[in-house]
Amino acid sequence: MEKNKWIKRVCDILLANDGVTLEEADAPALYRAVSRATMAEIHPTWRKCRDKKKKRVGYLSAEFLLGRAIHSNLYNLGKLDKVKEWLGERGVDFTLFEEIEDAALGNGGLGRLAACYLESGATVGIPLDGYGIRYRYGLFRQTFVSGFQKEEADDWQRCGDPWSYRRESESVEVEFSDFTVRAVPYDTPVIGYGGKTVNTLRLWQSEEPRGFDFEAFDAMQTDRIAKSRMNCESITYALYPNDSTERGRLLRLRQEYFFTSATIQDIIRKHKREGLPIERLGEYITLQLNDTHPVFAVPEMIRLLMKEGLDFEAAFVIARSVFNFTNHTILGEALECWDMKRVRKLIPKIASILVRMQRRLERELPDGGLFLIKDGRVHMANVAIYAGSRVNGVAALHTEILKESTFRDWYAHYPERFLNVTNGVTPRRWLALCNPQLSDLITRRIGDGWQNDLERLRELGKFATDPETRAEFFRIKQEKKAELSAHIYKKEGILLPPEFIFDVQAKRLHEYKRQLLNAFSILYYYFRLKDGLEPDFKPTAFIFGAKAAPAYYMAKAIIKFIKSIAELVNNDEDVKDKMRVVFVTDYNVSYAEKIMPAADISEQISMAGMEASGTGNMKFMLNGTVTLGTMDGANVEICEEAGIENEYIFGATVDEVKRVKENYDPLAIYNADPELRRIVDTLDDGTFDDNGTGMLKALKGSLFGGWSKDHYLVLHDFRDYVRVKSKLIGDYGTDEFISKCIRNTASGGKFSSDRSILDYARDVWKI
Ligand code: 26V
Repeated sequence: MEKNKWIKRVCDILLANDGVTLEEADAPALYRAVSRATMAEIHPTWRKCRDKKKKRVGYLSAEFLLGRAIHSNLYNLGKLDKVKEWLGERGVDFTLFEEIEDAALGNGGLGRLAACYLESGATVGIPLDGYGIRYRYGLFRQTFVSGFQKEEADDWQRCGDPWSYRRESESVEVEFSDFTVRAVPYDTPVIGYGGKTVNTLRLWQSEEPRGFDFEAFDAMQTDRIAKSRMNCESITYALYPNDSTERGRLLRLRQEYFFTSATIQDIIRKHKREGLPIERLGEYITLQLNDTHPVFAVPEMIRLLMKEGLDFEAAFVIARSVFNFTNHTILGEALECWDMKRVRKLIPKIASILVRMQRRLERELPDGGLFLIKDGRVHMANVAIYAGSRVNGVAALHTEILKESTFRDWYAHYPERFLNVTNGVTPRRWLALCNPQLSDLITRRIGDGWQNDLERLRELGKFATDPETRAEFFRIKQEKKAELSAHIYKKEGILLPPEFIFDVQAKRLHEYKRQLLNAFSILYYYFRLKDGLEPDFKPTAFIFGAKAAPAYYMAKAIIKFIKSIAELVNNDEDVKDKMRVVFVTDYNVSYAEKIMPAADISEQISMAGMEASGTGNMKFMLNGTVTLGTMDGANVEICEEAGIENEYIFGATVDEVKRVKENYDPLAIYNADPELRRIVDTLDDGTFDDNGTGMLKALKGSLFGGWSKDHYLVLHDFRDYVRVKSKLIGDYGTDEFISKCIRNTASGGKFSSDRSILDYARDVWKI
């Protein structure tokens, strides 16, 4: 009954929208129809959730790295298996939907976290809505040409965007000094596990305000028409592909003001529509600023409240009760500062509010040494700390670093504002959906219900040494590796035998994450194998997934280096039974869903103190992968939860990094270690060809010369890294090793984003 109704609905949509039958429909048409049928179904719940007159949370973020929606939405509605079956009966294979692009409206960790948080908010029943930007093009698609990264536009709407509704009538105008644009909201439902709560992700698209300029058309001023349209639409045209360096681009400033102004206008309008007094705004809304990108929301709210008749002080106090701020990185380059001249020129009203805020700070703390504006630049993090209630870091260690150094002066004055909320990931996407085999084993051992009560995974701990559980766990890991191997063979043309150890580093390419250290270790094993020094080496596949920011020269050099190593190793008959190297193309959320469950080693090797939290580390852990890592970010808490004896930890700690840096001499390390020297020298001794770009030589230079002098201690940590890595490879496959893997899954409960969201709800949002 339900089945026939559902199939009929899909057929009706196919016929109406594409003029085809179920049998004739191609993947995009089916995708649109199945999605729209689901949208129709959740409509009553969505409306009910929207209309509740309770305090709501707004999660303001320039990025939402959503990935594919169809599997997660159907799963959370408890329909995925049924729909697969129903379509199967009609000859439609559900894997067809893997042709559909990811929605990659984000760069990396920060954007993916936002997506996990929305899903968890809906799952735990918190009224949490996302606000962001509907980029026409998301994060670039990556290809390789002779081992060099090339970028292509990401046309994520190619098959349509059936998971959103355009809400034309709720458009608002955003004013810049030179022109005004229209912000049109697109609403996407966020469906929680169990389907009881449906929240909203509202993404703003920039358009020309008043339809078509007939006057200009009449005068045949077509270039004026085109230019005006261009100006407006360019604001949300593309996502900035940087995940660290702020280069003070004007368009970026427009993006930030555009989406925050639209969001705050929207929120105030809604509040007034309910007939509520503006003074009580703080009782109905609380806003989370996802890093500094949405911080213009603060002066914008003050401005709009003053337009409603409040004085500056009253408006400031309300704003302070509404906003909270999360910091996601201590990288200096990423802490946004804007030139006040620019701000004044583009958004003068905001500039004068910022100046008034600075004066208020000076009055409040005349000799506090704190500032919002300094040397003509406004520091967005400071604005957020000053005009907000709560400031948090994203892992315990990271929050300590914020208090002790990054925001030290602010912490001294406002200690009560600072707290930690350790990141988490949604166990629906990152375990249940991507690893149904392991999920099934878990359910057979501890019963159902862990999917939204992840602490229950602890119960799995008692099976860690159970021979049957071990055998099953190992068999499942093999199966996931075989699946990944087939996928990689299809996509990359490289065969990774599933019996090999799968050693994975998947994350944005950045010097601080030290993919270079991993690369050096591969050459270490390669040379030793060639020299007959590793008779017991267990065959290992080294897998990388990463995108480099298009203008990040060193990151691109590291990619070229790893691609060259892959070329060398994979074509060497001497080592082909012992090692393979692959750098996958266009690593994204969907690729991650295949990679995480298939990994034997999770590489989390950032220089201690640099990785705020990491969230990939948690995804690997849930899928029963041991961490090979430094004491950085959430790795510290992973060790606490699983027991350090179940992970493989190496390298300088935060304190040691400080000490080493006092008189660091990378050249001395290089000179004293012939094996390491041979490896490093491949960068300029003709082993590899970088097409005369000088890229690889520059990479070597970054270790010894100029500004950087091995800034991230690659050479310092090298020996300890290969020591621990060799131990890990030696342990692989033993009973004790498999127990460690199982204990990782069993200890992953803390890293559910449900827990993170409940922490925010209790300690930050008071909801
Ligand atoms: C900065 C900028 C600068 C302007 C251009 C666009 C842009 C985009 C992003 C960023 C900052 C990104 C910071 C970030 O992604 N941090 C990561 O956040 C994760 C979630 O909290 C965390 O797990 C990672 O450790 C952290 O690197």
